[in-house]
Amino acid sequence: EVPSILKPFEEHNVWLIFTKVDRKSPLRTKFRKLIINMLNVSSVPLKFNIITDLSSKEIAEQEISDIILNTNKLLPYSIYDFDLCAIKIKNIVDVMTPHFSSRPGSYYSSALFYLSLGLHRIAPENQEKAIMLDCDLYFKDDVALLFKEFYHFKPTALFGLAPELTTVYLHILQSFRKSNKNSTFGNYYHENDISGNSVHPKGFQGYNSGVLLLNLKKIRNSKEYNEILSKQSVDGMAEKYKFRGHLGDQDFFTLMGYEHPDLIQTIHCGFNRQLCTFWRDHGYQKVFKDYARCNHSTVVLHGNCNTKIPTN
Ligand code: UPG
Repeated sequence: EVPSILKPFEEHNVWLIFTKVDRKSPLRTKFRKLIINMLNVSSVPLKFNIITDLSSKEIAEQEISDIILNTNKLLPYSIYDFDLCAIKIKNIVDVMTPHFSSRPGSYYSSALFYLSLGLHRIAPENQEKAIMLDCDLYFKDDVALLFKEFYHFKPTALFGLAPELTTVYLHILQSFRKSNKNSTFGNYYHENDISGNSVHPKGFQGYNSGVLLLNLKKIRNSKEYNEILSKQSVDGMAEKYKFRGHLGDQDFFTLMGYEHPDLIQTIHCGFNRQLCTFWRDHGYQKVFKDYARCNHSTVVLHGNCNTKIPTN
């Protein structure tokens, strides 16, 4: 049942990652802008959970106290130490990096891009639901709308993600699609396939993890999810789809969307309207617009691959 308003005193937990930041790094500005933006547009009180490393922690806390001073708003938050979090998810990272990181030791190979997959081990036991966000986002509408999506989850769903709006998975699946001509994986979506269809009969662009809903309680209790995270399962999925990715958690979620669609709720593209056009200019100019099309009203803009977000 979807309540017309969310319970005003329920905790609305938002997770952000803020690591490897120095005074001049662009992530600092993105972080500040996103928090101010969310405080301004949210009709429900938010609790921020920030994963940060030793050197970035001071900058995060400085930004937060500046925001409190300048906005006069309540800003409850908790800090989590990145190194401790990384230890808690080490076995997941070891399984994932050979398939979903560009090069061992490279930017995307670090644990930071897999934290979402083990957030149920990191978050306090009493957190039952949470949203995890990239910092390069801008909310055009109420944050509560995103939390309301939990009430639309099918009973089996553990995670909620919006579609990837580029051809990245069409590209990655090239080899698989050559020998599986009837597969719809990698095809673009047709509008009426978008919400919760568990078999993707018409097309499946993959998922983008910049906006992620987690039903932590269900994830903790899911034996199935734990088995899917095993080396045998992940190696098997990567081999079946001849899948070599570079986007961390979202590559895994995309494979999970192929093999275990019942565990993921597809939320609409307006909740994660990505702006990156890299693939349009790298071989996919003709079809790019079919993938980037989003007919839903925009709740969240995502300036991924350092794309400037138009905020008017
Ligand atoms: N981050 C850090 N420190 C860094 C780099 C990243 O804390 O040095 C955090 C930060 O919260 C950031 C997030 O990680 O917002 C994602 O990194 P970002 O550089 O924004 O990735 P993009 O290349 O813009 O985004 C693509 C996908 C996005 C996905 C991400 C990682 O569009 O949806 O989450 O790659 O898989």
